[in-house]
Amino acid sequence: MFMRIDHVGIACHDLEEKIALFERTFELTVVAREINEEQGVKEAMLHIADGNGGGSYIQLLEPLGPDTPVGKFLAKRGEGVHHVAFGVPDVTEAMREIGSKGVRLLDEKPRHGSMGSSIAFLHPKDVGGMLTELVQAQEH
Ligand code: V0V
Ligand code: CO
Repeated sequence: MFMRIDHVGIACHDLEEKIALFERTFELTVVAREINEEQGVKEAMLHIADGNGGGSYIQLLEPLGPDTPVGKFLAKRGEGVHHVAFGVPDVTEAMREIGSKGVRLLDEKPRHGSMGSSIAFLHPKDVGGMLTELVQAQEH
């Protein structure tokens, strides 16, 4: 079902500062940036490698406000790993399959994600405490 790890999402207070840190430390390059109002984030994708059905990335996330998923996470837990996103061939199909195994879906339908992707989240409490995102990359 999973083709690759699409990205690891990292919550931070200051996106520009963390981009500079990751570029300097790991020699990564920002390939996309977006403000996603629906998800309450300003985000940047740093390219790691090309893989099966799409690339893999580090996603740096700064909240648009305190009452957003990443804003609440920062207040409760501080900066660090926020979610792991898996690349799937068909996000609607993956949601159906995983949902049928009793895992709570946080989205009823796929939503807009980074770089034109379609995304959906799974409840962290149902998958060992890891907020999990499903990603269907944009077709090229
Ligand atoms: C909360 N919990 C987490 C967690 N956030 N556990 C692991 N990782 C996280 N990131 C735990 C939390 O400690 C609670 O456990 C429990 O889940 C319920 O959390 P809560 O604080 O009561 O509830 P909320 O209101 O903070 O909601 C948490 C969820 C919410 C996960 C439901 O954040 C959500 O819907 N997230 C999905 C959307 C999202 O995260 N968007 C931002 C990324 P205890 O304390 O009860 O034990 S956007 C993105 O990735 C994009 C655009 C992209 O990739 O393209
Ligand atoms: Co993400």
